[in-house]
Amino acid sequence: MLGKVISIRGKHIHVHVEDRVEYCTLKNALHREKSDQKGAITIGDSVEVNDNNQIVTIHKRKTLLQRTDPLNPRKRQVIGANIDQVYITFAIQSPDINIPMVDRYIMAAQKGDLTPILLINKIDLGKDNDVEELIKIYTDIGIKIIAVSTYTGQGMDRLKELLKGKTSMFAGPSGTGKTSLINHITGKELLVGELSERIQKGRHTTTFSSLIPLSSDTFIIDTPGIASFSVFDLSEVDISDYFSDLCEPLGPCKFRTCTHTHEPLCSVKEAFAKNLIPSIRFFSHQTIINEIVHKESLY
Ligand SMILES: Nc1nc2c(ncn2[C@@H]2O[C@H](COP(=O)(O)OP(=O)(O)OP(=O)(O)O)[C@@H](O)[C@H]2O)c(=O)[nH]1
Ligand SMILES: [Mg+2]
Ligand SMILES: [Zn+2]
Repeated sequence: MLGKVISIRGKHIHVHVEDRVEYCTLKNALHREKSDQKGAITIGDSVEVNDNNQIVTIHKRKTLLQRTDPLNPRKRQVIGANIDQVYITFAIQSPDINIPMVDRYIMAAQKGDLTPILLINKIDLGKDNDVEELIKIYTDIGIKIIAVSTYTGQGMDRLKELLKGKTSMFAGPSGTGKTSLINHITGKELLVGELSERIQKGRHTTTFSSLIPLSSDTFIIDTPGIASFSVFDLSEVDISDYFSDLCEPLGPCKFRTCTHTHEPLCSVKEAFAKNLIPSIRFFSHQTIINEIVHKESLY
């Protein structure tokens, strides 16, 4: 039987098969296929299940979101498979937005063939100028961005439209409102019970990812908040491609391999000094380059 993995907790894998949820385990042989990857199976995986509720095959993934394993920088950690779009969920404040983390998420999504969509929640908290600035900056570089509030409902109709017919993951730091958004969209019913057990530690916190079917062709995935996100196998070329807008105002730098940090005759630094580059883009690039140089991509 063909199924779709909707949550994983230790050895217990919940698989959506036809119209029901089955509790499955992974066939032993599949455990050995781990290689440099933490966990051989992930949420969203399309799998074959036998009559003993064993997963015997994991089908080839159309897309794959992964990051560096925070506990071992040589390993990758898969976050989800076959996801069309990832909503990189931040709040305009409480907690403050972390732009280098936004950019790392976008690069990881693009590397894994998912569409990144930047979602700014809590716009009811004001800061209209900051929201406008972010919309302009990310729209200019071709990244879809949507500003919403689960409290006032602003932007939610557009979000619901964007979700239709897709498998979407909501990811980002803790407390940005991922679960609140999903509750708003689903009208809460789908989040209660076994699909979303949460621990109450003063406030609700999601502790494992779960895939929620909204209709036969629309799925959303809630994920636990994460403190750090480092792109697995990030190269300097990946970075210069994603930040190619920095070279637009004044053309290429004197040195072809310029990292726009310490080199002389750098047209990016000159453009920044002349206010031709948004400081958000410039500083995020500097931060990400420094992390690569010092191999400490720890947030
Ligand atoms: N002001 C404001 N607060 C919001 C909004 N959406 C959610 N919150 C609040 O933000 C807090 C965190 O919401 P959650 O939905 O639990 O956040 P989360 O991203 O799922 O957090 P984790 O599960 O820990 O990753 C809660 O106190 C919500 O009430 C919003 O639009 N505006
Ligand atoms: Mg949550
Ligand atoms: Zn330069």
